[in-house]
Amino acid sequence: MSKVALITGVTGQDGSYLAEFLLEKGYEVHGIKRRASSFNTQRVDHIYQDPHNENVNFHLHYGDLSDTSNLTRIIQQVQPDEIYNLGAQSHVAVSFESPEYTADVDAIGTLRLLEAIRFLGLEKKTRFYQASTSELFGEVQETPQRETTPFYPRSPYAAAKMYAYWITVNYRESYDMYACNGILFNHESPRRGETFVTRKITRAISNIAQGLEKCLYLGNMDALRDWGHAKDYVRMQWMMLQQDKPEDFVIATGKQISVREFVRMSAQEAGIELVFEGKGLEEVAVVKSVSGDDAPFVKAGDVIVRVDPKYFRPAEVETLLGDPTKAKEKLGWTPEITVEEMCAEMVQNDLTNAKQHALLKKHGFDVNVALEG
Ligand code: NDP
Ligand code: GDR
Repeated sequence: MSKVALITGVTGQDGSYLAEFLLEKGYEVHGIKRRASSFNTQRVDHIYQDPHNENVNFHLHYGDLSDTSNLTRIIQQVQPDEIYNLGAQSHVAVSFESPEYTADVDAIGTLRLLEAIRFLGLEKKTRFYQASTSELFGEVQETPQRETTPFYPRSPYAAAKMYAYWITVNYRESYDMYACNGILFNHESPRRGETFVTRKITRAISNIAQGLEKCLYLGNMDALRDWGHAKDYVRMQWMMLQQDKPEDFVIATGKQISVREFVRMSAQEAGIELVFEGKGLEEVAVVKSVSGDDAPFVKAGDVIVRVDPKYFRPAEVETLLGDPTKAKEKLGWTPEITVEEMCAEMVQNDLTNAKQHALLKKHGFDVNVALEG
């Protein structure tokens, strides 16, 4: 009998990689998708299986983390061996705009799932993974951050995720459930949402290279992050549910770079050498030279990156650096993809998209490239 997994947030970056990973392992995979007015399953369309066929092992259910009866019914129907709670309003800046919604989905949504497991009497059957985050460390109290580092959340998102973290621990301790937290540091990929900073950068650099956009506007370029690849991190999510005892783990690479450095690396991958000039709000990135043929629309002297204070946050997390020693020692997990390799993969993916758009435009077709970050 194959194991059954239920993934909330299956249409997101991590959900899509995790679904692929579990299907390859022979799982029957169920995912919860939200109802939207247009298609929102692009990241999982390639693994979609026609439900009219036989032996279908990937199923999508309409649902929402704000809807208790819906979640309970899906869990009752699916009887999962493992639940991966990846669904969330996951954008830190947006959480300042929609703090109450973020708390409902990210904090109480987690409680709803844990309560459903208990209500349905599945405490001994269903293992639970909670997508916790390095944002819990916020204003860092220790460097590098590990499992024992005190939390200091700096956004409505982080505060909601802190509730989710502790309620997961509490259900483990109170009801003897197999429930655990992966405290994951930033992880990216070509499937990363377009408004997170790495993807915003790789996409804009590619569009600028192909003449579809003029300038990239960013907020705090001094921010330091420990960036890994989502593929490496979903493997770890699964590993955490295969242990004898449920435990919480920090997942990180142990290296950090700045947003500015990520801009420089991305531009370089497209053949554009940048120099940064000016300070604070006046800082710009100027093109020093162009090589190769990926950036025919860019020339030396062009200013292609500027600062827009609109992207500053009311409270910022300046630096995050994780210590993944526990995951290495207890689970034998190490990340396989470096930030340089990941950045190159993301730029190449976005350059391919930009070249297709540019070609269409050249032949007179209307091309709208969404630019709002
Ligand atoms: P994404 O933003 O790419 O995906 C979030 C998913 O949650 C999407 O499928 C989204 O649906 C779904 N979702 C949003 N709101 C609801 C809701 N009300 N009910 C049900 N589903 C909802 O995030 P990632 O894949 O990057 O991250 C996965 C999880 O890991 C998130 O919980 C995030 O907070 C956490 N995390 C992420 C890190 C990262 O660096 N990527 C690091 C640490 C933690 P839709 O597609 O319809 O929008
Ligand atoms: P983060 O990711 O807030 O760390 O949360 P994001 O990529 O949004 O920001 C990283 C850093 O870059 C700075 N920054 C900008 N960010 C965005 N989005 N847009 C900009 O224009 C910009 N300019 C500078 C930010 O201020 C920040 O310091 C991500 C999410 O995936 C969370 O769900 C997850 O929990 C954490 O990572 C770990």
